Amino acid sequence: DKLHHLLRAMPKAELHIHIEGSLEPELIFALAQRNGVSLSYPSVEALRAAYAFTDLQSFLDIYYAGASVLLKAQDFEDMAMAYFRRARADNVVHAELFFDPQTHTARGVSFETVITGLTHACARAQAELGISSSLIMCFLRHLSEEEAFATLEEAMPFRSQIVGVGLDSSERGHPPEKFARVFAKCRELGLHLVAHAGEEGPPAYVWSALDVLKVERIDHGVRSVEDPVLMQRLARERVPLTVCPLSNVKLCVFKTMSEHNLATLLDQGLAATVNSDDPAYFGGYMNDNFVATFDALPQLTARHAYQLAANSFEASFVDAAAKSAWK
Ligand code: ES4
Ligand code: ZN
Repeated sequence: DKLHHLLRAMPKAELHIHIEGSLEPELIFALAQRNGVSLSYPSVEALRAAYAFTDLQSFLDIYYAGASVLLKAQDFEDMAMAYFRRARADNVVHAELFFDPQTHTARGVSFETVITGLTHACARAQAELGISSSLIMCFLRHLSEEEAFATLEEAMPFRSQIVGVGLDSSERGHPPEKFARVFAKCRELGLHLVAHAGEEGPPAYVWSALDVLKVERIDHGVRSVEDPVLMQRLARERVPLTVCPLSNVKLCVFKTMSEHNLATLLDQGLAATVNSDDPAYFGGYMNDNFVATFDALPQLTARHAYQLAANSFEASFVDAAAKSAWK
């Protein structure tokens, strides 16, 4: 119907996509074959059948295993190009891609290999598909501050290829404060700052992401609704929340989509956006996320759809001059 058409057809920006989470089982098997990597699943179907998650950690274990087929720059380029083609089909015109260098450097794949493949894909996305994009390097929060600093050091020769840094992986037990000094250094370097907070972790982690890390956007942040004072702050400062509805249901943050709080976040004046997170694992890309959310939450209207699209551009790290060219 009309609302579905609007959701699908409207131009949008994606701000929360882990590029390693866009690896479809078919591509995992193809890259495993190309690279001579053996997988612990016999088939595409068996791998896909293992995508039944109970929480964030149960997902992360299988997500890190899937990334083990990525060895060459061409693998990273192929992975990102497959994502960009899907994004184009969903009328995504700008994308900010998270990548997890530590997942790869820990396996002996160099930082240069990772960034070279991804940068090539970003250039091709612009040339072949008309999608602008940038890269956000994430630190794995279950690893140490020292390892994060070492990763930042490895990134320095490629500083101009990175728009910002983020913080992802296991949230509980790894509060933002653990990376206060790393983020202070990144801030001095002029990098944009984001962090996952309030996905499984408490509202206190959203507070410390803002006040200790000084992030500009919160990834997820859905548990902020448990703290009314935090909600007022997020609304007043228009701090963007990159919400990922299908992810939240797959990882049991909400039992069903009809319990999702996206409508509440928008109606309380927060700059919420809709994103796919790890689309190959969570059952859909951008438009699947929009359609599933609007189908489950009848209070969401065309006005909310426009608001979400506008928020995604407002919240992006595109510079002001390029933003005004969009309008
Ligand atoms: C992630 Cl859903 C989610 N949360 C935290 N870290 C992640 N890395 C990839 N997907
Ligand atoms: Zn995420």
